[in-house]
Amino acid sequence: LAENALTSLHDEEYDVPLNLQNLNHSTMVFTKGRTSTSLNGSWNFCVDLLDTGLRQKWYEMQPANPVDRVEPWDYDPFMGESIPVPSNWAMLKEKWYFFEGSAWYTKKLPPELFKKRESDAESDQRYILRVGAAQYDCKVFLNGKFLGNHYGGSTPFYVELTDDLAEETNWLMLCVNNTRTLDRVPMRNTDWFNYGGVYREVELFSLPREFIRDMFIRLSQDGRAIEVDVVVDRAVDSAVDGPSIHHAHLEIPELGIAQKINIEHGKGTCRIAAEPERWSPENPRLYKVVLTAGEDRITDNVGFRSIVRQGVDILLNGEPIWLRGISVHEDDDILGKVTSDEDIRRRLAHAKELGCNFLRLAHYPHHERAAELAEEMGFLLWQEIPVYWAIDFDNHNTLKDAKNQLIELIKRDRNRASVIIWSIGNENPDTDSRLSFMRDLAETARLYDPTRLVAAACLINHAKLKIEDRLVDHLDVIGINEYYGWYDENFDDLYAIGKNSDPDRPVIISETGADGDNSSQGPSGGLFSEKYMADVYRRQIDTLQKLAYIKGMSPWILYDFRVERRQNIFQRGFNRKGLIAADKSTKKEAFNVLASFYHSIKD
Ligand code: GCB
Repeated sequence: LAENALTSLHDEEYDVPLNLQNLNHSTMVFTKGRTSTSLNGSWNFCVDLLDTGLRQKWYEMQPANPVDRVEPWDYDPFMGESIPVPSNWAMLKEKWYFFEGSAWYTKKLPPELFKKRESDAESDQRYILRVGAAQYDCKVFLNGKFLGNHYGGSTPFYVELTDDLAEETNWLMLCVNNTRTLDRVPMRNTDWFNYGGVYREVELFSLPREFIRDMFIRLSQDGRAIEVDVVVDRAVDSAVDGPSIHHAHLEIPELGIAQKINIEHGKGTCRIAAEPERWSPENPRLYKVVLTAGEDRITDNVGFRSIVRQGVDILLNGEPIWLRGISVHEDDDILGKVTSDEDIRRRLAHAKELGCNFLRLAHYPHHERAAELAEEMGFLLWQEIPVYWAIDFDNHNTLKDAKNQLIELIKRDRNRASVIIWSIGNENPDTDSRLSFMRDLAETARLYDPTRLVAAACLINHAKLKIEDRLVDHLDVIGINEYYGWYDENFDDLYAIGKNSDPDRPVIISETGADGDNSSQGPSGGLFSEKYMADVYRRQIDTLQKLAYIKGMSPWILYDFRVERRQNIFQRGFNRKGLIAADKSTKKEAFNVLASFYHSIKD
């Protein structure tokens, strides 16, 4: 066999450890606001249901003219079909609509990069690849070498390429697998579409030898200071023992802050007395923050505000607040989970029209631009991880995966004033193993971010007709999803639950609603009619607004969204509980019902 020939390996000879999760939160790099080389655009693509590529080591193939080859290849990573990145393959060709399995992406890195590397000034640069999100498991290969594996379909991951870059041609390959398995988060059954693929931006960052790895900045708990944590990274082969950077500089010009921060063993922390104007939905005031360390410099626009729970109240900047919210999925009729500023701005404009000050970003981490634009436009956010319905709560690796997704979300967005709640789960059965799993997640959220509230969508005891869930003791805010008037037809039960429950902390109705098919195929009355749906909203609002411990609601949901499991004649592959149809423009009657309630309580 030729040196680079393919070998047909048996399954047990895989040399790619499938359970490796080495691209986790510990490899994250602060990239917000930095310039990058985009790797979006056309990538060679091939689906691989049988995981042939791992056995035949497609990642080791070298580009060669087909006529010069001595071996038959089952797939040619360098020619053939291509797809755009970001995208979800289900949205591109009918033959890929329900495909679940592995798919290979191949791209040649832009050669300009290496021309730069030849010059002296750039030779000391480090190259970090960032993949915004790939559903669900992504293995990264550069020039035939396996560089790492990331689990979790909605958070970014980072791989350093520096030491494996060739001088001329560099081939990057990603093997992305979206198979629903029992040990993943979420597990096998969800009420949203399993969109596979690399569906957020892929970028390459060129950073100095020692760079700023992380910055966490916030208003102190006592409200009298700004606190900042800094982490600096150095090249592993550096001759110095530890980073040579011993201090960083923080500047917030509009507050007159220019502060030196001591860095020891790569870390620094600092408290600076300050009186920033408070960020709020009415006054989304942001301050430009600049951090420099050695040759590196990062900037961010940050809002300063406080959010605490006091009894059954949620206090924003010390004042009780009622959350006029709406739930939203990251879903598009044409693009799947691919989103854009335009898409997010339209969503926020619809929320404003409803009179909202709050959105629940369900059921997984959305694109980071959602939190950034919400911060700019003055919305509060609930963000969550997909610990959804049944999860393998006894599995240690599943907990590791869920925890990692939570930490990646927190580290990505914890400088965003818009985010006030981290939610750790949705409607999970109240078992001992779930309790210890979720307690661990709640502690993790507080460890990585002591400044926000922790919530979950909890349970109602339907026999006793009251809110009852052992998880509540570990949360700041109780989310309740209830569908009286829809799945639960006896509306009187909702009055009973309201009366029988006496929570000692705030409750948010994190979901309620009904399906309404407003197309020409929709019914004119009864279940699935727009009219029935609007009526459910009226009755829900009437009942819920009388309960003093309810501090907000985020009905289900802003837009109709695609899902495999909804196939009746009115659903036709969509959950139709949207206040607006899947075209993101046609409003249903219930939109106006909710809007008039929110506008009436707004002032
Ligand atoms: C729920 C789930 C949500 C579903 C919704 C529904 O309780 O949390 O993901 O889409 O109900 O429409 O049934």
